[in-house]
Order: sequence, then C-alpha cells, then structure tokens
Amino acid sequence: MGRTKSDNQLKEYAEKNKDKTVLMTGTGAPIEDKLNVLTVGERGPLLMQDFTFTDEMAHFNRERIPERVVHAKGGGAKGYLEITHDISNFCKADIFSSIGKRTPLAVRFSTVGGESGSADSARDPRGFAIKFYTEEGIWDLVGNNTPIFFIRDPIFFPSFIHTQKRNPQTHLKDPDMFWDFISLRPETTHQVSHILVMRVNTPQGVIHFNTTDNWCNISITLYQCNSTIGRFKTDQGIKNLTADEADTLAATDPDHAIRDLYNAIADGNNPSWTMYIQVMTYQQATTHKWNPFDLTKTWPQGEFPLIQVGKMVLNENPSNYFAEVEQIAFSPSHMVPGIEASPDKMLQGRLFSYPDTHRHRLGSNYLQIPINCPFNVRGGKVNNYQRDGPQCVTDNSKGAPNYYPNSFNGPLDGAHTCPASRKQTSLHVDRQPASDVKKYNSADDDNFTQVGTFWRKVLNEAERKRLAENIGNHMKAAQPFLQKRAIANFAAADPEFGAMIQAVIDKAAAKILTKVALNNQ
Ligand code: HDD
Repeated sequence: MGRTKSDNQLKEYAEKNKDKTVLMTGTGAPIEDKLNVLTVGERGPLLMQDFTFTDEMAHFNRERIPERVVHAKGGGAKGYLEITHDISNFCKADIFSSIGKRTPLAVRFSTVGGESGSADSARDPRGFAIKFYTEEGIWDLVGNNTPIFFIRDPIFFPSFIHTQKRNPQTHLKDPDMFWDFISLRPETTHQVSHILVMRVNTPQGVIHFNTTDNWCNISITLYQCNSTIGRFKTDQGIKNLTADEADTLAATDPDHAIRDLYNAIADGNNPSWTMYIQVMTYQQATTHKWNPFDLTKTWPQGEFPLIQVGKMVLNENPSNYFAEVEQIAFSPSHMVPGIEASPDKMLQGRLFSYPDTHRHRLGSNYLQIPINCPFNVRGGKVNNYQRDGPQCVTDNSKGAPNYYPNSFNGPLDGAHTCPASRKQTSLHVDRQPASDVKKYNSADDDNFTQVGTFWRKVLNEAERKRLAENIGNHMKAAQPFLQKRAIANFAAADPEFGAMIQAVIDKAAAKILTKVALNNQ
C-alpha cells in the first residue's frame, strides 16, 4: 500500500504553510536559540534563568491528562445531522424542528476495555458518542454499537469494568475475572451473546458499524410523553472481521480503524449514517411485558418500528487530536429542551458519572474548552451565573450580576422565555401503585427469554456455530467451576446453546490432553 492521506499529513501541512513563523516561549517572547541550553561555560551547569528551557520542560512534564477510565482508545470527526423526516409530533427539541435543518456535530468512536494504546480490532463493544451543537445548547447522545448492555443496575459498572481490565497483582489480563462476574450476573447473557457473535463485532472499522444508543431519553410531545431509542445505521454497509483477521490486524496495524476514518474523510469519501428512532408511549410502557427501561432488553422492531429522522455526515477531520478528541467530553446529562432523562437506572447512574469524570480529567470549566462549548447557541454566548474556577478562559460574564434573582438585567430563566410546549414534563415513573424508596433487586428480571429468541430466530446456523465457538474459545482458559456456571446461563436461554459451547470446551480440553500425551511419549 502506498502512502495514504494520513501518512502525508505533515507533507501537506508544509505545502500549505510556507510562510516562516517566529518561534516563541509560552509567553510569546521570540526565542533566539532553541538548540542549546544556557550554561556557565561550555562544560558548565545549567542556569535557572533559561526560561526557554524551563518553560518547555515544565509544560512537557504536564502533557498527559488521565486517560478515560473506559473507552480510552478512540478516534473522532466532525460533521452535521440533517433532518429528512418530520418527527416534531414525537419530539419538540429544536434540532428536529424542520426538514432540512442542519446541526453541526462532533463524534468519537471508541473501544471500551483497552488502554489508549490498545488495538482497534479488539472484540469489544464500540462506543459511538455524538455531540450536537444545537441552537438550544449541547445535546450528547452517548451510545454503543450494540442494542443492549451487560447490566441493568449502575452499581455494578465499576466492578464489571474491573473484570475487563488487568489483574491487580499481575497487571495481566486474567482468565477468570470476566467469566466469574458474567456467570454470577445472568443478566449479562444477552449482551455477551451479541458481542461474541460476529454479526456485531468485531467491526472492520468504525465507518461500517451501526449504533444503538440505549438512549431511553424521553422526548416530549404536545400531548403525551414518549420514550425513544435512537439508532444510527451505517450507509457504508456492515463489515466485520473474523477472529483471525482481527488478531492479525492487532499485530500489524493496531490503529486501523482510526486510520480508515481519517483517510475516508481526507479522501472526500465522507461516511454517513441514517438516524432512526423507536417510540413507545408511556401508556405502552406501563403494559409492556418487559420493563422498557431495562437496557438488557431490546424493543422488538415488529412492535416498535424504526422511524426515520435524518442523515448524519462526517466531513471534517479533527484539526488537532488532543484538542478535539482527547478533550471532548460527552454526557447523557447534556440535554436540551425536548429531551429528558427516562427512569432507566443505568441512564440515571450515567447522568452523574460522566460530568464527574470530566471534572476530574479536564477540570471544572471543561465546558469552556472549544470542542465542548455550545458555540452554536442562539445569541452566540452562554449566559449564566457560574463564575471563576480553575482555567476560566471566557470573559467570565464581565460585569453582569453574579446572583439570581436580581434587579439588574441578568439572564432570566425559562419561566420568562420558554414556550409552554417545551417545558419539563410531569411524569409518573413507576407502574406500581406505591413507589417506595428502597433498593429493588432486579437480578432475575427475565434474563433469558430474549437471548433464546436471539439464538433461535435471529441467528442463522452458521452464526450460531460461530457464536458457540467464540464463547467456548473465550471461556476455555477460565477455571472449570466458572465454565460450568456460565454455560448453565447460556443453556437457560436454549439448551442447544449451552451444549454447543460445552462441546467447544471439551474439544479444546481433548486437544490439550493429546498434546500433553504426545509430549510425554
Ligand atoms: Fe459509559 C464513557 C457509552 C454505561 C460511565 N460511555 C463512555 C463512552 C461511551 C459510553 C460511548 C465514551 C465517550 C467518549 O468517546 O468520550 N456507557 C456507554 C453506554 C452505556 C454506558 C452506551 C450503557 C448503555 N457508562 C455506563 C455506566 C457508567 C458509565 C453505567 C457509570 C455509571 N462511561 C462512563 C464514564 C466514561 C464513559 C466513566 C469514561 C470516560 C468518559 O465517561 O468520558 O463516565
């Protein structure tokens, strides 16, 4: 393969930037000599007064910010969403207000478990987070490429993620941790089945996969509330890698997905996705056979068909990776009028978690960083009563009053400006007659019916075989008692499913025995 656009980035920069620029310190002072430090005599010690050196070295020592605790490896791009279909009867958010409306956006694609240098071809869900710069503020849709999730109570999230990271003593990937947790929490069976069948993962690159945001936000209508799931289908066609292809790529081109995305856009082959929603009224939600806010379950498309919304196009590469990808900060709690949080427990846990991690990684003024700031907001400026804090880089609202209410023309809240149709909805969240405050045990909330349907009706024979092989091969290094417990969960979905995984494990064990016997001869 010859040199691609990404290989030629520096060459193209040099061609476009021929004027000589003056090298400066961080304070803007021109630098006379950046090739030698200041010393006492030719062989003497360095001098503290060499600010050119200390300025550069001190900044270098602080170059790294903490990597994301999950989704650390990723790439991003910019583009727009264009509305092609009218869904304003379902959702009053301004972004959907008219056909043809275009809203600028930024996207970050990621893997979940690996560190920031890990391989793009890992078998893992893919993060697909979108930041819409709407005229009514930032709206983030923070989704994955699978229609469901592993757990349904956010209390498990830190533990679940720990099982995919490194063993705390050996600092190695551990053969037991994952299957121990998975087998102890049967609600993971559905998502594990999706992840380990090639239908969904491992994607060939980011531009070929679909996302489902387990969005479960509520969009408001004039008459009633609807709960929605957002879906983006790739216009490039779905392409996946086999396990062998993924392993080869991990060794030969671990950044292949980031490279593909960059070069597709640089070559003008702008990738696009068609956006849909699924809609369930609250009336339907109260009578649905499953809790519609349990994100280990899908909403059957037969009952809740896809409704087309618009087209998302990515047509601009980030101008700088750190500024626009490493620092981009998504949160499901970044909502706009017309979008509200559903009672999905996982979503509720996430509403707190994301801004919390951003304040840790980027600081309390993370929303002032250019890639995160709502630059498209009407009036061109954020008006509020937040002031000061580390790295405040705006005008800090100059002389405007810093308390509310006030009598001096400070900004006014929605009671004065927002049309009634877009006010916060009043919502009855629980179908039980009495909503007692307590910790509700959701462990056995039908973990297997949909997995059984997935096995029997969604997958074809080849896919079923591949799924059993992938699970068996993934599990074969775990201890036998963990294998037994995990297989019991797959068998509860369908006995054939469990038996086929067991057969893969037995075959692998027999192979090892034969090898040992041959070695002992
Ligand atoms: Fe999460 C990052 C998607 C559950 C806590 N998550 C993160 C990213 C994506 C998702 C795409 C990367 C964003 C980026 O590119 O910067 N997460 C999901 C989905 C979930 C989910 C689709 C289930 C439906 N996440 C989830 C839970 C919690 C978190 C239950 C905690 C209660 N997620 C985080 C986080 C991260 C994150 C720790 C790490 C880095 C970041 O937020 O910015 O706050």
